[in-house]
Amino acid sequence: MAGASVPVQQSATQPAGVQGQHIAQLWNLSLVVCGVVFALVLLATLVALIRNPDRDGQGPPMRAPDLASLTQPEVRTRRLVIGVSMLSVIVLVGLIVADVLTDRALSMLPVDKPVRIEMVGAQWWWQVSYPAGAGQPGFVTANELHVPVGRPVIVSLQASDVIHSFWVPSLHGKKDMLPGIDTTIEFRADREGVYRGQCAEFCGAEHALMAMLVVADPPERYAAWVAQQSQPAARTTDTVALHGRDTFERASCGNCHTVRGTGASGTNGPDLTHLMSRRTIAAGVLTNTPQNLAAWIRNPDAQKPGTTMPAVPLSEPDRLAVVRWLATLQ
Ligand code: HEC
Ligand SMILES: [Cu+2]
Repeated sequence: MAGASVPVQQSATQPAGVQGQHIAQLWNLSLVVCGVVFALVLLATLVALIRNPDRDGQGPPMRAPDLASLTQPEVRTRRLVIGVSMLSVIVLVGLIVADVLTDRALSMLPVDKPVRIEMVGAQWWWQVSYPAGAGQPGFVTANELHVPVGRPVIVSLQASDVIHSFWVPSLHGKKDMLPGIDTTIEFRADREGVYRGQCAEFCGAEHALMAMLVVADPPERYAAWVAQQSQPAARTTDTVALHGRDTFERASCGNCHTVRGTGASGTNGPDLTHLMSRRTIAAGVLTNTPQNLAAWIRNPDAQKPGTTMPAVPLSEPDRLAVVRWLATLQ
């Protein structure tokens, strides 16, 4: 598979898109400002300790208490306290302004000629739909989004069960996915690469194993991917694989999974039409190899405890035939 060896990136401090960049800038600013304030507070504490008259621990030097300070205003101290308080307010207001400006910059992404994608978060995987448009039939895939570099992307977000959250740190901040309520997130990838995302709202046992990939490709490679995903499943003449396909349709697999061009049209699980074009299975838990597919189908719960895919009883040869067929779904 082309580009499969590209390293996967997940870093809010090394942004790959214009919005990730705005967020990284805000983070850098906050880090520097808060770092400087922290250093100044430490410095002031140090100065106070050094000027402590009881530095040697022998008790304060015997001196008559300075009662004058009770009646005379401490002008210098008062000025200092007022000055530093005002400085704190100015610094905090400055950070608020930076925050608001960042928020505005995030919402002002130009979205002409966007790529539209619909995502549904489910326990614990992501359904990804590319609606039909511009002479292109729509198609459904899972756990892996492809986007063209330099073009805005509008992703509408939904959840089928509990609240999930879409978060690809290299590209943008987080956006909640809510059952029954549509939200959208808009972003643009400006650098080619593979960016890992992670569900960012606790959603049950396998929340931590609910990852996704965003593959940002040059426009031609993206177009080739779209053309390929729009096709129905590849046909095979391999008799073992054909037996695998029959087994898949006969066993309950097809009740939950769609493979376009076959009798399998379930929607409870990921669309498997082009399964082998994906880098991982089970939302980033396993790399997508025939061995891992066999292990997954034998006992999904052993790979991802709590997963909603059941272990379907199959004889060993039947299961291997199913894997052989799945491996043809390029
Ligand atoms: C009750 C519904 C159900 C049945 C029956 C079912 N699956 Fe699944 N399957 C799922 C769900 C849900 C997932 C996603 C699980 C996850 O990532 O946590 C899944 C994931 C998969 C994946 C990984 C896909 C990906 O892109 O991550 C494969 C491959 C798969 N199933 C094959 C099969 C086969 C083969 C059978 C029949 C032996 C089968 N499934 C039966 C619901 C089902
Ligand atoms: Cu989740």
